[in-house]
Amino acid sequence: MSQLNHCVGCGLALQSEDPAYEGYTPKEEATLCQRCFRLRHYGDTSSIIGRTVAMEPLLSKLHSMDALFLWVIDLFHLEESMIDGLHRHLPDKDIIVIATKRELLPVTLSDTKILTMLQQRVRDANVVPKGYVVVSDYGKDGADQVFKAINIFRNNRDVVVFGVANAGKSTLLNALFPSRDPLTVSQFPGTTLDLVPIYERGFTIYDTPGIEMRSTFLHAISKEQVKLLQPKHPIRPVVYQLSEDQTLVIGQTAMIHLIGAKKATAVCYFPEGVEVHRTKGANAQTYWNAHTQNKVPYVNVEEKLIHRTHKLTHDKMDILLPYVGFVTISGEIDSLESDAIESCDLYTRKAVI
Ligand SMILES: Nc1nc2c(ncn2[C@@H]2O[C@H](COP(=O)(O)OP(=O)(O)OP(=O)(O)O)[C@@H](O)[C@H]2O)c(=O)[nH]1
Ligand SMILES: [Mg+2]
Repeated sequence: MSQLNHCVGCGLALQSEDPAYEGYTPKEEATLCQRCFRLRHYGDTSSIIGRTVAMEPLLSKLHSMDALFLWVIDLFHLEESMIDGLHRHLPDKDIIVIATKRELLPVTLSDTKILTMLQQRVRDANVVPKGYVVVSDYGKDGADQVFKAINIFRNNRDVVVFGVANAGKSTLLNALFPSRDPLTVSQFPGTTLDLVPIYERGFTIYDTPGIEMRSTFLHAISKEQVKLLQPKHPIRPVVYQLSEDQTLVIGQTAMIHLIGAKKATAVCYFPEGVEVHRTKGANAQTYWNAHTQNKVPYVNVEEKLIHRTHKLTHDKMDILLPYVGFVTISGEIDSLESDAIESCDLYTRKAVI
């Protein structure tokens, strides 16, 4: 692939003919497309279209490459980072799992526990990687470990960085190669739009477009709200003591009902901007119905509410809201129920903290 006529920020083929078409640049000699230029220099997000690539064609392209694969997983969005059928799409490939955004998780959660949680989840996905590296703080912490793993497992092959959209692939590469013209990164999924080859240290390492996300409401909330859902600092847990029938209303996405609570505790791990409102169970629907755009996340399309009754499988459980965060519930309760919009696919797991 020639790097000359592709945008060094996002990988799109550059063209100067049609401003309405992808990869446009008014300057024929430019190395960045107009979208990347504006995003980088003016923070202009108006041309972000939130396009992610379909999983099958990208993975089949990657499958044809003889390379070492770095699978980037966002630790705060562990479940959302999973790729359906990855073990079938990339069988017999050498994969190293690179987990990003470690600093967002509480420091009380030890590195050992994080690694155990990560290994368990990857094993459940039937993927058998060659190794795991946890990086933190935009790749500033852990880059040396990534290079170490590459050196051990590359065997004269190229390296491919892949993963779901927004996992932090381009940010990681910018940290690995700080003197290179940076790849474009943004808070919006779908920033990298084609393969970007980077020739450094005697081998080629490819950035790739983010694989499409699972069902999500991110397309139905404002750009400001998408930004609010991207935590930049460690998540500060917020604790609620609950008794009797109480409900936590999370933005305009979900209501979590703790029924018959006796000395129960709910610890919320959400980015700062997310609105959590505690109310009596009987008042929850009224609060929910009072739509207000101040709620975060606020989904501006009509979606039907899905009611779930969650099995109480562990003394301490997490209830996860994809692309938002999670709530750890402990103490005595009779039952745990929820109502969530269709595109917010709630699920539970054994508590990780
Ligand atoms: N807090 C935190 N945020 C990070 C870290 N790494 C990346 N991010 C943020 O995650 C968002 C997505 O980063 P990108 O590097 O553009 O992600 P990507 O995987 O390349 O995304 P696509 O190109 O859309 O597939 C940006 O807002 C980054 O600032 C990290 O280590 N910590
Ligand atoms: Mg990218």
